[in-house]
Amino acid sequence: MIKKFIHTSDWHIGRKLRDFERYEEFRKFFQWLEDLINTEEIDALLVSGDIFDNTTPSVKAQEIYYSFLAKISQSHCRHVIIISGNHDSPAFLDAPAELLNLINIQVIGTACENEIITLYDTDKNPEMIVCAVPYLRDRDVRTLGSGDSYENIDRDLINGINFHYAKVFDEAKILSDKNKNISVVAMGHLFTHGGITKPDDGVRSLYVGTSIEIQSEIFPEFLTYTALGHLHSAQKIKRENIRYSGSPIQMDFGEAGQQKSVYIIELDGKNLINIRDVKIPIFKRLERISGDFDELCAEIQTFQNESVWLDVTYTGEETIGNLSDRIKDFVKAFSNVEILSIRDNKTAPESDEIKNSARGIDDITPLGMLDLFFDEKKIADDKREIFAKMYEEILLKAEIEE
Ligand SMILES: [Mn+2]
Repeated sequence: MIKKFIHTSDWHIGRKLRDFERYEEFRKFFQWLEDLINTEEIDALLVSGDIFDNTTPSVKAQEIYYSFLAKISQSHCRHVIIISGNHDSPAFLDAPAELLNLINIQVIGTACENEIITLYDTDKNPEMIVCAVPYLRDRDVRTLGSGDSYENIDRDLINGINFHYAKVFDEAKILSDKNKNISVVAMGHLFTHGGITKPDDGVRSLYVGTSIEIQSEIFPEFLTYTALGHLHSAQKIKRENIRYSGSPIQMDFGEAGQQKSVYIIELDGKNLINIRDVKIPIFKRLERISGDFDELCAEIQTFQNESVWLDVTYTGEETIGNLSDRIKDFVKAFSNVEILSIRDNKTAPESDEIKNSARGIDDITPLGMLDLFFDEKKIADDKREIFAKMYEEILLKAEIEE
């Protein structure tokens, strides 16, 4: 029987902050997670999507992922179930599925007919039913009609997603009635109504041109627990047992200082005994600081030996021509401090220099890029709206998520 399982999501392996790589943080997180699995004697690990940060993960990102899976397969943990998120390539995740299956790791990258997984114990008795629904893409749930209005696209998407989940849960209920003593757990990667996002938390909208939220009522009462992915802050939705675990590392400066966690869910047969959130250590501190030159220097000095990345905003009255160089010079004496971006509120709150240097191309969404283009060409507001709608429609058809 499964006594304990872990719910985590939104790893975003390979994610950068500005142009800085974060592999070190990912390695430390996976080492920590492996240790947790061993010390807590975890039976199953559920990962609710956004495994990688993009659809073509780097070799390093893949190495981190597969090394972790290899180690877990040798641990106390008997089952790993992974679904894709909106950042993942379903086909990429699915490619090694058969091989991973041999070491009890089940991957559902693409929406399919086999999203209900029964887990078996070493005596081949069923011990848990998992409804592993990956992120549902437009093409999975909606038949594309030409000339659809936006309301229709929204409505059809919502209906399609609801229908998909309802079908899975109907089947799971039948299975559950046949196996009365085992738990049923749902996994999904979606925006559930009531969920909270924060500015700059790295959550990317799911469907281009729409902000679709799904009602939590789609998750029926018979589910022991619902393990969701997509929102980056840990939170529960309406009931105690419907949760987002959030991302394991702070995604951007908007999340600076936010405590990250994974959930350990404790079961007795089919009954939920306890949900614990286990705090993840901060492997790299992110801080936003602002002030005049002296205040900034004083703040920088407070970061003793701790490794920290800074987002700096100068708010002084005096115009400092070589501000960036002066701050960087000052920081040279502190090997633990690195400055990722400097904004000068005095001269240019959003100067081109910042746009180009602080933000890599990866951080700009297709619609953001269109905005930059409009700015450059000085396109009037009413025209922008029309062009933006057309552009969104093209993106939707091409199935490139924002
Ligand atoms: Mn995510």
